[in-house]
Amino acid sequence: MIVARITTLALSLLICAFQVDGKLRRFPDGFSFGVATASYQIEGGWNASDKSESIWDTFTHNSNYKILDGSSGDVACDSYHLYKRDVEMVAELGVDFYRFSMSWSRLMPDGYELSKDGVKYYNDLINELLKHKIQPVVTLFHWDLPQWLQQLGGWSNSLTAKHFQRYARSAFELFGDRVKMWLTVNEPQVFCLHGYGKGLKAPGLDMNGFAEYLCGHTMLKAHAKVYHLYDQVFKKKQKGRVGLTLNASWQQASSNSSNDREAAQRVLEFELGWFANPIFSKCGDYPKIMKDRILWKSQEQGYTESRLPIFTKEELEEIKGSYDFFGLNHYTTRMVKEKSNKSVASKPSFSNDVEVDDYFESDWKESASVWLRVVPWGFQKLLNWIKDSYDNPEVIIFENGFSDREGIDDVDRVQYYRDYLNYLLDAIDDGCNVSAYTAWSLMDNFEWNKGYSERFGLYYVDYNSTIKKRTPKASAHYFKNIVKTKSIEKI
Ligand code: PNW
Repeated sequence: MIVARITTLALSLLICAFQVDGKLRRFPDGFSFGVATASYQIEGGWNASDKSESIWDTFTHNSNYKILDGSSGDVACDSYHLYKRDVEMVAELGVDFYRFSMSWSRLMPDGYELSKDGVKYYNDLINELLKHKIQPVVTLFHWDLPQWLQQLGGWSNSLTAKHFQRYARSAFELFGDRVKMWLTVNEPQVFCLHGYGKGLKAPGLDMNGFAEYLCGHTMLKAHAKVYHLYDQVFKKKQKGRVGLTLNASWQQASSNSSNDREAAQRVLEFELGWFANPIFSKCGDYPKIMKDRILWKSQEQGYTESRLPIFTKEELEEIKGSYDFFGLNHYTTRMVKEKSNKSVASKPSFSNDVEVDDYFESDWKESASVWLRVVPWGFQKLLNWIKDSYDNPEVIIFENGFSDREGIDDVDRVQYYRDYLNYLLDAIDDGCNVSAYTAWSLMDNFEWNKGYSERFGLYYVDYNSTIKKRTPKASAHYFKNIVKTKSIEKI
């Protein structure tokens, strides 16, 4: 059994990691690599010490909401206890940084007082990383909002921005001597649309066409406030950088017709531009197409005002330019065409506001996630779109990865990384200013609505074992080799 395991591993190593058909491509000097996780997806310890509940605790414990396998993040990978093993794995991979997130309700259970144990946990983790010469990259908000704030409306209440600023200030004061890169929020588009619009994720509100826009509005203001707080109070002394990370798929027009091209462009603006335009564009504010369409649709539906909130002049100024880099999470691509039968929707929704038809080509390789197909060339196109739309900012890839239901012989994941990284290098050849790359994820973890049924890890996690045993997959060996040689075989 053991011998068989070792043989297959050796074999996959041979096939995957060292299959060099002649040409190697090097990453630019100074290019860095990392791996990522998020608090709710790995930590467990959901009620350890004085931690308060987050919206994900509430959501997974309430049977009205659906997690595919009925699971929760109560224990997850138990990183609350096993963080030293996590750091050991990050060190084994040889990467430059580890991106993890802090649980707001662990650090500040009631939003005002700090938790002694919460502070200790993140201090221990950061110090352990630094001991291994790994840079900590901290996401302040990766979806696990304290439940007490949700009871006050959560991100649909603009006061949440103030609470977020207080939480961020504490984090900068406590850890900023050692943490030099901060992300305010992770993927506001997915969080707001799924959590406040469609009701698929915590907090489970289905107020489509309204609440996702309120959520996004507050998040943009909160992000900017925290950016300026750091810039004005901490930056000079701590010398770190602050940004956020946005999700985007590439949207490929299904034909060259102007209707289809406009439809694809519209999705890009609603998915990425919604958050990127206010921060990264010269003029600031939401994309014009979003403002025009949502106003027009709202009026058609009998509302006197747009369902998309409006920023004040001061807010626009505060948000514009509030970044030190452009964080991007990218996984996949969709085909887009102009909607065939349009109608006035009496019930507002985000998808009716965008109003396109989309689909996958049938020959695009599947993953375990319905939304994720393997389309590596889309990565290059998206990076070029960002270069052209936002004046070639420094882009940092904070997530990219593949899901399966396999064990340690994850050949499809190896292929995914090989192909996506090749197209990333093509984008760099095109002049895109990409400085770092992060694989999602260090290890298998709680994949939100899908529970533990979809695996994204470089390390396999045996959830049945008491020590949540972690084992490197073929992709871990493969990634380690890329990081070590700073190069990859040409496809
Ligand atoms: C991201 N989509 O979520 C999150 O930041 C991670 O926490 C998550 O585990 C990872 O990607 C994999 O899902 C996404 O529908 C969820 O396009 C959905 C989509 C994209 C990203």
